[in-house]
Order: sequence, then structure tokens, then C-alpha cells
Amino acid sequence: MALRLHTYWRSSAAYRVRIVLALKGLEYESVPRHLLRDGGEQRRPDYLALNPQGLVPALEHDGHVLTQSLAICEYLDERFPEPPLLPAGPRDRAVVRAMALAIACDIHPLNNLRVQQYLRGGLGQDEAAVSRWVRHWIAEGFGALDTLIGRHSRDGRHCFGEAVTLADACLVPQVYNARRAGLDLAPWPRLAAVASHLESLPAFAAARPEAQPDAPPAAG
Ligand SMILES: N[C@@H](CCC(=O)N[C@@H](CS)C(=O)NCC(=O)O)C(=O)O
Repeated sequence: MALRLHTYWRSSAAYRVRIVLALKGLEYESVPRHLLRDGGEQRRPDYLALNPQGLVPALEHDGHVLTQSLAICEYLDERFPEPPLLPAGPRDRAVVRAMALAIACDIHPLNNLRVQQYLRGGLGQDEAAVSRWVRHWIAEGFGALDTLIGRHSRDGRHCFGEAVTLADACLVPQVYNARRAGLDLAPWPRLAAVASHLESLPAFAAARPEAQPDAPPAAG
């Protein structure tokens, strides 16, 4: 039943899975894949054999390889149901999934490393333009999420209801990316309050980039 996570300390998609593994109290082996070294270890043939998309994370479990962070998180939830990542009713589950997907499908992919690399190298954009691009798409998504949190959070400390869900496991890594991009969260106070509460929880602290074995010493 060994779990091996192919990860990179700063990968926000891997960060989602690390949060879920920690929430469920699951031990796992971290296999770091440095996304920048030597043109990116995620593009090496040995890794492409695991994940032909050349993206982290990938999770190995019982001899099977799983890819796509949200598919991995839902798999873990089905195999290890406690504590649940999704609420009980179909409508509530759809709302939580919609919040998670707003991040995983509509914010994160626009700002991913390979997209930024293409903006710089392929399209000749300078650093200032790339930063504007990154901040623009996060701000666009966070505006809607802040409204959704206002609608669905019951305690102002979770994206939905009053327990941690899949949406929370997506929000905190995206907030990490937003801070890296120099975005101030002040325009989205409900989202900022939820992130600040979640970051204080042990599972979220254990999963944070600086706590990972491949984080450079200065990062802690
Ligand atoms: N939708 C994928 C996204 C995975 C992804 O984009 N991972 C990034 C790190 S956060 C990556 O591996 N980037 C490498 C690259 O862009 O070359 C998921 O949720 O797993």
C-alpha cells in the first residue's frame, strides 16, 4: 500500500495532493522532480513514462500511476474516506467541485510554468508583461471565488460550510502562487480570511512548499 508522490516543492498542483495526504494522515514517499533543472526533470523519459503530460504531480499506489491532482485527490478520498473531502449531498458536492475547478481549470493553467515559458521564449514577452499576465488571471479568478466563499462558507474559515473540503485544498496553493506573483489579497477579504485560517491547520502547514524535503534550505 506504499504511496509515492512525484512532486516539486513549489508546484501548487502537487501542494493540493500533499494537503489531502496530510489531512488523511497518509504516509508517503516524496520523489522530487525539479521543474527547472536541466530543462525540467518532468520532461525526462523516465518521468514521461509515468505521466506523458510531463507535469507534476503523479501518485503511485499499489503499482498504479495516477495523474491530475484533482483526480488524485478524489481517488484518495474514495480509498481513504476519512475525513471526507466532499459534503454529503449532490448539490453541495457540485458547488465544492466548482470552486476547486475554478482554480484548477480556470486560474492555474493560465499561469503554469510552461505557459510562462512560452510567453517569454515563444512570444517574446518581457518579465513585466508576464507578471501582469499572471496577476491578471489570478485576480480575475479570485474575484469570483471571493463572492462564492461569501455565498457558501458558513463560518468564514472554509470555502464551503464549516469543514475542510477539496476547494480548500485548491485555494491555499493558489494563494501561495498569488503571493509569489506579488498580489495583495486585500481586495478579497473573505478569501484572505479563509486562507489564513487554513494555513494555521497542521495538515496545511505540513504540505507547504518550505516544509518539503526538496525545498532549498533558505526557503524555510
Ligand atoms: N492540471 C494539472 C496541472 C499540473 C501542472 O501544471 N503542474 C505543474 C506544476 S504546478 C508542472 O508540472 N509544470 C511543469 C511545466 O509547466 O513544464 C494537475 O492538476 O495536476
